[in-house]
Amino acid sequence: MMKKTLTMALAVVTMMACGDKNKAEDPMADSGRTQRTENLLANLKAMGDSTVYMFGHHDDTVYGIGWEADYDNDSTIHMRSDVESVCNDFPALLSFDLGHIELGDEKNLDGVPFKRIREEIIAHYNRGGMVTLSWHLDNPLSGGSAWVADSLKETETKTVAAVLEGGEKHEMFLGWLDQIADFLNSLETPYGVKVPVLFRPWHEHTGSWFWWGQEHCTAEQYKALWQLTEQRLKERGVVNALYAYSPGTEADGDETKYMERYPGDDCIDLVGLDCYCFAQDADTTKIADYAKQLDRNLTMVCAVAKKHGKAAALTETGYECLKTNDWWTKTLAPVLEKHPLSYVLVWRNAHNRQDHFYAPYPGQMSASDFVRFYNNKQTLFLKDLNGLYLKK
Ligand code: BMA
Repeated sequence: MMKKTLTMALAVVTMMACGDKNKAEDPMADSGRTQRTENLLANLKAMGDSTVYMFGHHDDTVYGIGWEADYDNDSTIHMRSDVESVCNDFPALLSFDLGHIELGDEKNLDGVPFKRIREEIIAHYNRGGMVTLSWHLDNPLSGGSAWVADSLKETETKTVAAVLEGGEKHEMFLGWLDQIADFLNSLETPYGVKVPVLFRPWHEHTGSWFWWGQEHCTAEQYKALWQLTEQRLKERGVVNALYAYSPGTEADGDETKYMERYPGDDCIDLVGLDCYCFAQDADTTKIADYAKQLDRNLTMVCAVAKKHGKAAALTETGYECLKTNDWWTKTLAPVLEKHPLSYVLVWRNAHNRQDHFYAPYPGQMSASDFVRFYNNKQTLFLKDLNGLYLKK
C-alpha cells in the first residue's frame, strides 16, 4: 500500500518492436535526449503542479553516522541508509558528487569510488528512484580545490577565463568535461537503457567560495562556462542528462539578481536554490529567520520556474546536526508546502567529519519528527514512487 496517491501526468513512451532481444528499447526524443530523460523532466514538472515533493539525501546509501559501505570487498549494493534506518523507506532522490573524476581518480573528494556511485545510480533507477549529481571539481589553474583559498585569490579570479575558449587551460578542461561525459555515458542498465540523471554543476555561484563564483568571473564568462559544458557533453554523446541551475540565497528574492547569470532556457531544465539553516545552539530566532528566508527565495524560484516553463526544487538545504527535535515538521515542511516544488535535498551524513550531518539516524533527537515528516501526505519517498515514476 502506498501512503500517498500519486496523480501525475505521466508522459507515455511508445514501445516499438526491439531488434536485439537482450536490449530494452531506449527511444530518442526530438530534443536529442532519450525519451526517458524527457519523461523524467515531464514528471518533475508535473510534481511542481501538484502538492507533493520528493525527499532527497546526498550520499545516502554509501555511508552514514557510524558506518561506511565496504567498497573494496563488496560489490553488492548494501541497501543501507540512515534515512531508511529511521523511517523504513529510502529517499526518492539520491545525490552523489563527481568531484575528482576530472583528475582520473578512482574515488571522489569524499572517498566514494566512482564505480560504486555508478552501481548505486543504476540500482536506484531500477528501484524506481531518481538521481542528481553535483560536481565539486578542483581548480584547473591553481591545482587547488573547488573552494577559493585566500592565498590563491588572484589565480582563482582568472580560472573561468582560463578554461574558456582561448584560455590557457581550455584543452585541459575539455578533457575534464570528457571524464564527466564518459561517466554519464556509462550509466547504462544491463539491458542497454541509459539512466537519466539531473546534473547540477556550477552551483552556488552567487556566492564567491567556489572558483566559478560571483567575484571570480563576469556574468558572460559564467554563462559561457555553462554553454561550453553542455556543448561538450552533447558532442561526446550524452543523451541522458537534465541540467539544474542552483544559486545560493544571495539574490534573496530579487528575480533580476537571481537571473543575472542564468545561462538560458535552452541550457536549463530545473531552477533551484541552495539555502541552509545556520542556527548555532538551536537559536530559535535564527531558525525562524531561515524559514522566512527560504519562503522569500522559494516564492521567487517558483515564479521563475513558471515564467520559464522549468521544474523547481530546493536543490540543497539542511540544518547541520539537527539541534531541535521538530525541525522537519515545524520549520521545513510548513514552508515547503506553500511552494510547488519537485524535490527537497538535504546534504550528507559524513562519517569522516565530526558533527556534519543533515538527516537523522536512529537515536538522533529529530528522528521521531522525521517519521512524522515521512508520514506527511506531501513528502514522497521511494515506496511512494511505486517503481513507476521514472519509467513512464
Ligand atoms: C561540503 C561538505 C564537504 C564535502 C563537499 C562535497 O558541503 O560536505 O565535506 O567534501 O560538500 O561533498
